[in-house]
Amino acid sequence: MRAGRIDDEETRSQVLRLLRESSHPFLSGQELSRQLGISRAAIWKQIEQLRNLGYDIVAIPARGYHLQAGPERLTPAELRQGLQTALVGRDIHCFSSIPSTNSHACQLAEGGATEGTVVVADAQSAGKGRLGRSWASPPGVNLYLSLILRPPVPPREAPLMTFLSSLAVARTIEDVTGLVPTVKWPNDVLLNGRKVAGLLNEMSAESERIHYVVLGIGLNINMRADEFPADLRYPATSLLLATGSLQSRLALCRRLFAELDELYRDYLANGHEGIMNGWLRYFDLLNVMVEVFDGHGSQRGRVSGVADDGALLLLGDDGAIRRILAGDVRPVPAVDPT
Ligand code: BT5
Repeated sequence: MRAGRIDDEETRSQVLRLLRESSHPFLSGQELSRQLGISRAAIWKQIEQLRNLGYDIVAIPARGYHLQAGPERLTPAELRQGLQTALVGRDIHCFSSIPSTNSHACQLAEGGATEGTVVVADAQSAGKGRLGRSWASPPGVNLYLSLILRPPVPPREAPLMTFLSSLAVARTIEDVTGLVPTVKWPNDVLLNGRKVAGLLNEMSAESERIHYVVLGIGLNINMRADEFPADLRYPATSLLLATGSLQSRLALCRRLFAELDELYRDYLANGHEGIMNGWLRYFDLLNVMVEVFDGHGSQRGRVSGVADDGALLLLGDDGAIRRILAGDVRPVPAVDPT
């Protein structure tokens, strides 16, 4: 199954390469099929997939195919098409390459940028993970974006914003692919146990007031296996690897804006419950025995829930509930009684 998907992907890039390199404006289906050794129907299937991705390919009977433009470009004008958000994407800044969308969004926020401003990049040269780690950000395949929010709440409520962004990503993935992802506490979104999105939130605040939060989202969309760094901390995946199909980055980005917008407005109007209940639907460790590693040591317990402020609640053997504020949570493998 996996090999079939990868073959499909390779065929698609071969079709694209031949269309790009053709010395004639049109390349016939017959010629493509001869050069790639596959049927004309299979060529047609790949052309359709490329079109779905926003490649503008003209097909004229008896002449063949001509590539007008591509790949789909993440531009403010494209992203605004059909976007029906009240807040998210009010102001959109797009870059073909930038060190980090989060760093740029923080600078914009310092300069007074309005809430709902987003920074989107096709590639990042210094994409940031947490704790000084880095985020692989190759061009043309994924989504790297940062959203500036200014919630009128005290800084202790800021962790909720992480749940908001992972829920928005999980919903977007489910809407677009039909696959149901899981959310990892306190952030990350996984598909089949592999990391498909990473989240990095940064905040500027004083004791009772948040100046701004920047929600950074990296979502692996059309990334191929050979584009991942070799030394990953956890297994990783992309929507392409999980589904076998290329996805439109523009459509996904618009969907993500809409989910973020809806969740944030609901939070401002009705409080944190919508976010937490929504997030728990994608959380698969409730009532599961886990081990939490916090850099110093580890502790075990059964997950009994997540507190309003985002702390993980762990029920220990002694019956006491412990609040975990940070750490890496892993399920404890069940012991085979035989
Ligand atoms: C994260 O950090 O998961 C947060 C990643 C946030 C990235 C977005 S992109 C837009 C915005 N602008 C930025 O500069 N950043 C945000 P962490 O949990 O520390 O995970 C980092 C680790 O994930 C790395 O050390 C690698 O092992 C692994 N990794 C790196 N790139 C990856 C990728 N594209 N997909 C999956 N795993 C990756």
